Amino acid sequence: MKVDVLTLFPAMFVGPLDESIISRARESGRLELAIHDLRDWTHDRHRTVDDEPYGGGPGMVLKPEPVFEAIDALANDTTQVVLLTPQGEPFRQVTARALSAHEHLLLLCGSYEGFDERIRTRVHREISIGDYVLTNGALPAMVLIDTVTRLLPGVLGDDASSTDESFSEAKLEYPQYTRPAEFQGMKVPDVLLSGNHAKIEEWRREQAAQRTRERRPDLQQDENED
Ligand code: JFH
Repeated sequence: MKVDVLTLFPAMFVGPLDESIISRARESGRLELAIHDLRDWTHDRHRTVDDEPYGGGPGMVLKPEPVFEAIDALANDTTQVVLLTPQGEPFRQVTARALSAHEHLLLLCGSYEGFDERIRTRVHREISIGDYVLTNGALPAMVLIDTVTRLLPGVLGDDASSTDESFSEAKLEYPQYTRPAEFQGMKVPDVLLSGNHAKIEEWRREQAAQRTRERRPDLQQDENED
């Protein structure tokens, strides 16, 4: 998959996407990532990308011209153009899965208090990563890239990818333990040391269901599983 990012803060993308799984996905060619500075599509001496809102009001608005020029340069008929804003559709695992099926994503980050509304005419999806206000769209873009990359074929080992599929996404995970069997007086539940795999599976299912009920009653659980 090719991902182009349009941002006023390209430096923010250095570091987080150069580690671990994302870095390996890039090295193996499964993810081709390019970060672009929106100011590269301006033509004035000050490389202006913002202006005052028509009708007045606080803050500045992202101008349409550099964004349209950048989209013309970077996108083609197969490109899924995604705008990261607090007004977007809530980002979920199903959204990530849908995006991972595209060959080419163009992520528009933006900054300031808003976008010129005409930018939306060039956008296929508008996504919000949560109901809180960030300073700009760079972190949401990185969250999206991270989430989508681990779904690309060959990026995770077979183990991790099949685990993802065998567990319903509308469910929190069960408690996990590793050695030692007793740590600072806290014991690993006996069932996990029993070797009884049917019992272990039942315990995990029940724990996951209980946790989901208590912490995330908004998540839709499978009625058979608790
Ligand atoms: C972003 C910013 C909007 C004005 C609430 C009422 C009025 C500051 C670009 C995404 C999520 C973002 C996000 C994404 C892109 C940008 C800052 C926007 C307003 C705020 C103030 C600029 C924020 N999920 N959270 N934040 N900003 N709004």
